[in-house]
Amino acid sequence: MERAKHSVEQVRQVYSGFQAWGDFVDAAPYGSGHINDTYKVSVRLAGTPAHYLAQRINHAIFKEPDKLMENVMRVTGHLGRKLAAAGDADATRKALTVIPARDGLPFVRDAEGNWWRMYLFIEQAQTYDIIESERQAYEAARAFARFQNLLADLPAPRLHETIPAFHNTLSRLKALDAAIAADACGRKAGVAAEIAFIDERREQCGRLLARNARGEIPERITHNDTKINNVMLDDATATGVCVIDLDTVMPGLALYDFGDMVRSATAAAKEDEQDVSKVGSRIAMFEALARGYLSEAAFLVPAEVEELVFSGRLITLTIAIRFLTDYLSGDVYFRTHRPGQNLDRCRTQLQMVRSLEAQAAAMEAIVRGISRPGS
Ligand code: ADP
Ligand code: GN1
Ligand code: MG
Repeated sequence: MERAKHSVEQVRQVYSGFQAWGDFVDAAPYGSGHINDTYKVSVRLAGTPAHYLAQRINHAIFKEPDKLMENVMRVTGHLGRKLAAAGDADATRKALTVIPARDGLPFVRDAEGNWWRMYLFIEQAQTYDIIESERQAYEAARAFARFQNLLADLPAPRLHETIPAFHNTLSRLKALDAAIAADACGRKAGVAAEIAFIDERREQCGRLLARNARGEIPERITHNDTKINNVMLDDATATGVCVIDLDTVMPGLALYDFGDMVRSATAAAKEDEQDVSKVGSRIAMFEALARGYLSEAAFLVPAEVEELVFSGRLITLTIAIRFLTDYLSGDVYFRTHRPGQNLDRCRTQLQMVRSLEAQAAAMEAIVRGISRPGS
């Protein structure tokens, strides 16, 4: 879907609904996320420039934004309390801070019925669409593992499932089959090769679901969108500062989080690269990810470690299935900026699957060679 545009005036209006310090100066679209509408808000705070991050929650995708924000409040509150208890001097950079609305709620509704939230803007850190160094990969993976670790003792009740069956590859296949059958935009004939590639891998798609159902792989609180541009890395040190994009934090499998890091952080090219010859998984980045993740994820059981390499292929195939489904359905889910972009995204993901398959044995050897904390 094309980016929904909001004028500076509209964002100014939204800003005035929050209990935020500072005189509004400007608002500009920000980031490269596919789902929400994100704006960097510039203000003057007693004469000093300061920023906030305002977001319109995509309520076509997240059907119950109030429940989503309830999750976000619980998660950010838990992380913030732990950082404060540890006396961390940088706590407001390490966990997102939700700015309350004037009525005390964690969101503002606008005249069109949109839902907006606002965070403190995290400074001196940034996100990367393509990881540039092994150190970045190592630190990003450590940050996501630490995030899982810190949330392991989140008090009951269970978090809301903001998108049910989000990483259920079998449900994603069913949705693809329905989109192929409907062929709503007459695009099916052009994607026979992609459909055939996915068909050859159908029997792998239930593997983690089956191991979870058998009790071998536990449910945990996971992030579920560990795309590499959802973690902010410090400008000076490259350490992982803050895990962001908390819309899908909910019960899930740790392996899906690791798998999506492999998909996004080992990629040598952009997710929508049109020249597929540039696309592939970089094994040095894989090694850095695995080392970083395992250095913090002491909670993993052996069955999870066994599936780390497979999880990268599975999640990449799953995202390919989702991009293809969206292309066939007329680009209704992921934001697109040009025709054919979701098909290009699907093709890069399938090329990544090929590359991950070709390097699977070497990746397995890397995981076996990493000693884990406590072992
Ligand atoms: P989406 O769900 O659309 O991906 P994100 O929550 O990931 O939206 O935000 C989009 C981008 O905005 C991120 O990739 C990041 O670069 C930036 N961003 C998000 N939250 C903050 C924040 N609190 N401080 C600074 N930058 C942020
Ligand atoms: C979306 O929100 P963003 O851009 O970080 C999507 C992920 C996909 C990713 C593919 C809620 O992530 O599941 O893996 O695009 N988020 C949602 O780039 O569907
Ligand atoms: Mg994001």
